[in-house]
Amino acid sequence: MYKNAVTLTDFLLEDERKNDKTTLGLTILLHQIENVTKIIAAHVKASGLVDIIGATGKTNVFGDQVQKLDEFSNKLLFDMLKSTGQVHALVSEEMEKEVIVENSKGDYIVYFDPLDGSSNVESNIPIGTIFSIYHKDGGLLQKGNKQIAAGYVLYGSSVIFVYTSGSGVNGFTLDPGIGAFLLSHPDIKIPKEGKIYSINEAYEPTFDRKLQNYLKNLKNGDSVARYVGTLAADAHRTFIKGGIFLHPASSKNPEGKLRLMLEVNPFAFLTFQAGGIALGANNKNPLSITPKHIHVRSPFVMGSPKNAKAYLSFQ
Ligand code: AHM
Ligand code: MG
Repeated sequence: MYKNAVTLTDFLLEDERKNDKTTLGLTILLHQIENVTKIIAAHVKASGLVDIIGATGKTNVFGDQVQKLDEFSNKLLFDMLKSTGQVHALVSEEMEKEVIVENSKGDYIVYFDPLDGSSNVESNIPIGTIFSIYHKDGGLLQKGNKQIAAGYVLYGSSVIFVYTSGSGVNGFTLDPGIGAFLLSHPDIKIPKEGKIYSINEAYEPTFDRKLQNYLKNLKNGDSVARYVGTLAADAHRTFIKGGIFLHPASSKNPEGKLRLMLEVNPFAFLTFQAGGIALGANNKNPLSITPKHIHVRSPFVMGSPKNAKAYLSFQ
């Protein structure tokens, strides 16, 4: 039984009152992301029953197969964010170009990955939605340290909404009985160290020697490996249990695979806010990089401070 449940809506309003950077416009946007992700969650849950899983048969401009749920989630986020009147521009992982909302008085640019890890959907493996919000004044290509808010929703064994607006990281679990996200993980702090390492080790032959040595060394200790292949799930586990997640550069993908503005920077912001360490290209802080274009890629390492330092000692 709940004694004193705090809904995401209550929390957003309180955050707006306490924090100078959080405005009514931002609260409206985050509240709308809450609404959209509840709808996506309902569809994900029923996806084995209705004609919504599988590929559309289309390939996006980046060569990825477009899943039906990708298309659905992308359109829903797009239309519902636009309808708030708070948006100046929208950038989606599924779309080659940004969309500037015509005649909008909105102040915000929202970057989103509508369905992260969507190739996992058919196998009933967790997938997510990732978002990152900037003020329009800095233009489209701002450094990650200009993010006003960032977060993700993980459609897993339960549905959790995790976000930061620069004063800590908080997680809210969807109570399906009442249809509300309730504060379940206040002030998330990543453990100082953890046993889990998370990397697609099939790519090991394509990694540089330093990384190969680091991975070899991990096997001499008491490490355990976990890899979902959905960034939102692998990063969420790292926030909760500690350890390290790596999606590094390789000879196959010298720039890395993940998108700086759509995947790496929101998680880097969350990681630092949770007391962890995040590394991008050349093992530098990804938040201090000026992006060359909206879909620029980046290597990514995030995790517990001790694990990240151990990784750096091999560089
Ligand atoms: P997606 O957004 O098209 O689903 O791709 C991104 C996903 C991340 O969620 C995950 O960390 C990564 O790709 C996994 O890549 P790989 O399968 O190459 O290990
Ligand atoms: Mg993704």
